[in-house]
Amino acid sequence: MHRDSEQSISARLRERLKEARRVFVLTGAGVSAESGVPTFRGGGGTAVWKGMPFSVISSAEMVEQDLLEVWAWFDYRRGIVGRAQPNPAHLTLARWQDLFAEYTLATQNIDGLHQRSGSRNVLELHGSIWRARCLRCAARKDLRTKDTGERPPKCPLCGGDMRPDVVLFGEVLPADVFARAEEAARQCDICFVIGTSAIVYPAAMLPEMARGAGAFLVEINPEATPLSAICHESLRGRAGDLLPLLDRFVVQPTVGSQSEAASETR
Ligand code: BJW
Ligand code: ZN
Repeated sequence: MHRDSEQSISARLRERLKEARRVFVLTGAGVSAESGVPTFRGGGGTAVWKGMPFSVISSAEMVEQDLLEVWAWFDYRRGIVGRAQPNPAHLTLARWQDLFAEYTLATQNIDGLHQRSGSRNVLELHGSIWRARCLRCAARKDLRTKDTGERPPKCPLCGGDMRPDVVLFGEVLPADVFARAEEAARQCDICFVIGTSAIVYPAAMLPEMARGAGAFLVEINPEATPLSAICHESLRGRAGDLLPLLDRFVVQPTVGSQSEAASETR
């Protein structure tokens, strides 16, 4: 199986991977799909909570109208995410952080699975399902360690109501996080866009920026997206299958030269 699937990676992409020094990766819900976390879109469907499309329940308006229902939706999803394990896609992306001179992983996912697989300095563009934020003073609380179960949770500093610390429709992304992602996108040699429908802005601008600045753009997704038209390579398949395959073409300078030297002396 390996020889055949390796042939599905073009010579041009192998070469780019071998030479890449600065790599930027943007991930979306599809990267966690093989861990059992449902995507929002794709396959013709869309996520729904009690009859409401997620664009309604995951919106700034709903936080104002019905904060308890918003917590019920995120508590339900935290249950799913809490039971999920990182898959080979997360693990490969974590491994890559030590193989390229510069490596930036930006994710639209709020599930924390990149960090659980060992990725450091993950740029969480849309926040985290594992944090609450005070509506009054913006203080944060870690829900892994400090959740009392009270809904809405109360702020430890001012006693105000807290909300999930995620970026909902109509809300602005954390400016510092987006700025770091934008800088990495504009400077990379290769940009990977993995498991995202690439329709939510401003995250979807990042691969466009990378492409505009001269990067080689690679998409990994079983389905075509609006970005497919500007990608140099669109790999149609599951991230958990394709990333370990690509990993074979990533050069490991130190380990590689050591094992070559060892095999020469044998
Ligand atoms: C696999 C796979 C496998 C399956 N392997 N792949 C310009 C025009 C029109 C509208 C706008 C615009 N600019 C901004 C907007 C508004 C809006 C927006 O972009 N809307 C679009 C829908 C058009 N953007 C915003 O509101 C953003 N804020 C903003 O712009 O602020 C400035 C502003 C403020 C006020 C007024 C105007 C401007 C904020 C966006 C925040 C998005 N938040 C969400 C919800 C987070 C909370 C929650 O989780 O509930 O984030 S929306 C949802 O979509 C979530 C995701 O992070 C995001 C992206 O989804 P993603 O990751 O791409 O997942 P899917 O499900 O869409 O796709 C999965 C893909 O995986 C599919 O392609 C599958 O094929 C694939 N797949 N299995 C690999 N095994
Ligand atoms: Zn507070």
